[in-house]
Formats: sequence, structure tokens, C-alpha cells
Amino acid sequence: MLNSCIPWSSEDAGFYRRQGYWQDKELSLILEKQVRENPQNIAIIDNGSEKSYACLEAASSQLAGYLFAQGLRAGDRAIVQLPNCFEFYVVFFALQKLAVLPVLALMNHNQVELSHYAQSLDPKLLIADATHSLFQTSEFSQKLGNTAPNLQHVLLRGSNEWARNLTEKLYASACLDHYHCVPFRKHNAEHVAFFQLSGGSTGTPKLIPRTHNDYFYSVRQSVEVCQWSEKTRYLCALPAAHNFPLSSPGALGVFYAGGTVICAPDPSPSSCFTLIEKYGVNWTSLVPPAVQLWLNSKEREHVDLSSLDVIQVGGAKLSATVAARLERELNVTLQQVFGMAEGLVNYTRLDDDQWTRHNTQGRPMCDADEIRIVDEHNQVVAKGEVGLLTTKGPYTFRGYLNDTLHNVLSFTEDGFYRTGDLVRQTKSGHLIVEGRDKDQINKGGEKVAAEELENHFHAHPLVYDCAVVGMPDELLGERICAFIVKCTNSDQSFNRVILNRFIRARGLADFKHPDRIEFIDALPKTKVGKVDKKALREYITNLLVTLPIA
Ligand code: OOB
Repeated sequence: MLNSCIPWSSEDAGFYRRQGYWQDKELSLILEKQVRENPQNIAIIDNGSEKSYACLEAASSQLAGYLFAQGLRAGDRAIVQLPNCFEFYVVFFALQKLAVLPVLALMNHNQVELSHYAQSLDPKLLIADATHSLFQTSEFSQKLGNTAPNLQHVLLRGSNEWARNLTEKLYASACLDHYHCVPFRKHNAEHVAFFQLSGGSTGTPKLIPRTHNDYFYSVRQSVEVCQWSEKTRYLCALPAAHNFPLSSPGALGVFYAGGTVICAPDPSPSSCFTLIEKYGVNWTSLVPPAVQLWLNSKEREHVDLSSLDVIQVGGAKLSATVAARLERELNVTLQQVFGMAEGLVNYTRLDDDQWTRHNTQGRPMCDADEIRIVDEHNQVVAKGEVGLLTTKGPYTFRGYLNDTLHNVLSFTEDGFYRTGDLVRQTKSGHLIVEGRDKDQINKGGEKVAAEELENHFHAHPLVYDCAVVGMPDELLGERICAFIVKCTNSDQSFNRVILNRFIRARGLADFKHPDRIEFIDALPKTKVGKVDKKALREYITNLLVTLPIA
């Protein structure tokens, strides 16, 4: 399992190494420099409590030692589901030290998602949060155990067991002035460090193996592009496990540069504004709907946000109008970030002109990122034309975990990853995202694979057919509309309420639930007999124009 990824070709790997992109360092060494040179600098502020680099290093070593004593070994897998907090990073580094491979689940993932990760990884360890609704009783953990027979350890942050075994280790003994990087066994940096989650466009979420070499490079280069330093005070308001606030440059970038991460529970103005004022936050990252909430918040009048220098926005397309408002009204520089958990990250540069900052989604961060914009026959389109973005590079993965069929479809014959995004490239090399050619709904940065939700509807005995599409939404960009064809043996009593209840009972993450259900006699088909989703999108868009959602 340690090497459970499709490797880069030896030719590419050799090139990335010779060019210095890959330095054969493990992710746990991100902390190394700070622990050596500035152990007392504050790495994390969480809930009013300040943790130094020495403290973070010691706590993660203590936890690694504890887990080792419990029998966890290199190559074992783990599911981690934690909120934005000090312990998230302690757990991350502890597992890196042991070479235990976690999948980092988001807090809004529910039974369906966690069960799927358990099935894919057969983890030995689950670390989650005692406050999460799934862990109020032991029922769900036991159920997971049936799916993953290897699951031997369930640690719930905030539980009595956690307090008994870990609180002392992680907090009290960890608050030292100095701490040396504890030498755990050296691991191969070409191996998988952890699994990221794909937004996906198919029935089940895909796991993305990220290696030490590729992820470390991505963090280092992001820090370089953003010019981060010890002075960086980064507010982590998006879910800590997501690729954007984790590595673009995110919290790992902060640790590499020696700055401070301030944890916010969520990106709402009420959670963030006081933290910005209190701790002099100068950078943060948001998704477009959060930007609108910030701009329209009345609370802005009562706080001083003047410490903010840069706000990064990504995950979904930001409108040029909102981009301009953001810079004008908050007196910050906007940095657009167009990235993906699979690898490639594009940034507008801090010194890009205003038009570029407001209208493009940035350019690749690395000179070795190969960008090919192609038509449906994989032929490169003319310069400046819209086409499908395909890419290859030192931190773009080469295949999903255990998914041969999907991997064939996701890559071109010469190894370029098909992102499913429709883009065009400006003369300066910046990309403008024009749309999408993947069956996915982007709900303000949260990705929903249409097929996954369709499969859940299909499980209902009275659903004959169904199609899920995105419908326009002013705040989120898109929301989810499900078109349902009822079976002939259903009657009037089979309605939206029943279907919504059914979907809820399946244990799917809330954000994947349909925002609207439309009953329809038959799904429109294209000439080749496929469901005509374009027609459905047009239908619902027109309906919304005449009849806006209540
Ligand atoms: C980020 O990662 P994912 O894996 O949740 O989603 C990737 C997809 C992209 O393929 C694209 O469809 C969309 O999200 N996307 C954007 C965008 N940034 C991401 N679409 C338009 N404009 C943007 N700025 O979302 C992600 C990962 C790392 C950094 C930033 C975002």
C-alpha cells in the first residue's frame, strides 16, 4: 500500500529530480527548519491557545509514539475526520512520521463517504471528532468495522478515552521551549504520503494518492509564488483537509515558511472577522460565496480588517465584478487560485495587472507544468480558443487508487490528466475557466458528482429514471436539481418529501442533497440516446427566470 500509486515514468521522475522539483524529502520534514531555528515561534492559534513549533513537533511525535505502541506501522491506512484545530495538524504530522497513510475526510462527509473510504482503504485507524453526529454512539464505528475488518483503533477527539490517553501527551508535555525532530524511520519520498479526495464525476468518490515528493514540491513552490515568510499570519477558514487551505500554500505552506496559522471554525464573517482583528491576520483563502458574505456583512463596520493584505479565492469561478468589489472594499490584493486535488495549481501573481487579477484564474505555478488545451479528439485547439484542459507535471498525479477503468478515461494516451475543465489561455499564459465538461455540480466550491446522487435516487423502487444537473444560483454559482421519472405503479402520494427523506436516510453528505426535485414524464435524449442534460439545464434555468425559488 505504501506504493499504491501509479508511478511517474522513470524519465519524468529523473527530470523532476534533476531540476530540483523532487528533493526526496518526507512531508514530516516540513517542520524541520522551524523546529531547528525558531522553535518558539507560534505555529498555530486555535481557540485562543497558542502552540509553538516545538509544541507541534513534540505533540506529533508523542502521538506517533502512542500509535506505534498501539501497533500501527508503516503502510497501514487511516481515516481522519477532524475540524480546523491544532489536533488536525498534530495528527497529520504524527501519521506522516509513522508512514501511516490517511485519507483526509471533510467534516461534512457522512456515512456514505466514510464507508466508501473504509471499503477502499481497509484502514486500521479512525481518528474523528466526538462532537460529530456520526460518533454520538458507537453504532457507526462498529458498522465501519464490518466494512473494514482491519479497523482496530477508533480515537475520538474530545472523548473520555482521548482525555485519558492523549490530552497529557499532546498538550501538557508538548509545550516545551525546544524540541528536536524525533528521528522516526526514514521513508521513501516517492511513496504515497496520504490520499486526497476527488470532487469526482462518477458514482463513488475517488481517492488520489499524493506522494511526499510531489506534495512537498507543491507546498514549497506555492510558498515561493506567494512570497510567504515568518510574517505570514494565515486564517484557515475553509476545511483544513481540503487541498486549497492545506497546501496552496495553506497551513503546510505556513509551517514551511515559519508563519502562524489561525484556525477558524468556518468562513462566515462572524467566525472570521474578530479573529482577523485580534491576531492581525494578513492572508486567507475563501470560496466565492464566502467572499459575497464578507462583502455584504454588516459586521464589517464594527471591526478593523486592515491587517489583511491578500485574499485568495478559488474552488469555483469568481465573477469579475465581485473580484473588483473585493479589492476595492476590503482594500486587499486578490489572488485567484484555480487548483485541483489531483495536482495542478494556478495562481494569479501578486504583481499581475488589475485586469489579470480580476478576469483570469491564474497561471500554472511551475515551469514544468505542461498545459494542453484540446478538443474532444484530443487535438490542440488554436491559441486563445476554448478547449478541454489537460495537464502533466511534477505534482499532478498519475492515477486514482484502484480504479483502472476510470484511470483509462481520465488520462490521455500520453499521460495528460483530463481535468474536465473548459478553459482558454491568454497570451500571458493565464487560464480563464469557461465551463466544465464533467458531470459535476460545483456548489460554491463543494463538488457533487451527478452520477453519485443519481445512483441514490435509483435505489428507490418507485424511481424509474433520474438525472441530476446544476441550476444557476446567485450566491453559490450552482445548486442541485434532480429530475425524476416516476414508475408507472407510483401514485400521487409519492412526492418530493418522501424522496428527500429517502436521500437523507441514505446517509449522504448534506451538501449533496438535492436543492430542488422536478418530476418529469420522460428524460429528454440526445440523437445518440444519451440523457440530454443540456436541455434539462436550459429547462430549469428558464423555469427559474419565470419562477424564482421561494
Ligand atoms: C479545488 O480543488 P477540488 O479538487 O475541490 O476541485 C477542483 C475543481 C477544478 O477542476 C475546477 O473544476 C474547480 O474545482 N475550480 C475552479 C477554480 N478552482 C477550482 N473553477 C473555477 N475557478 C477556480 N478558481 O477546488 C482547489 C484545489 C487547490 C487550490 C484551489 C482550489
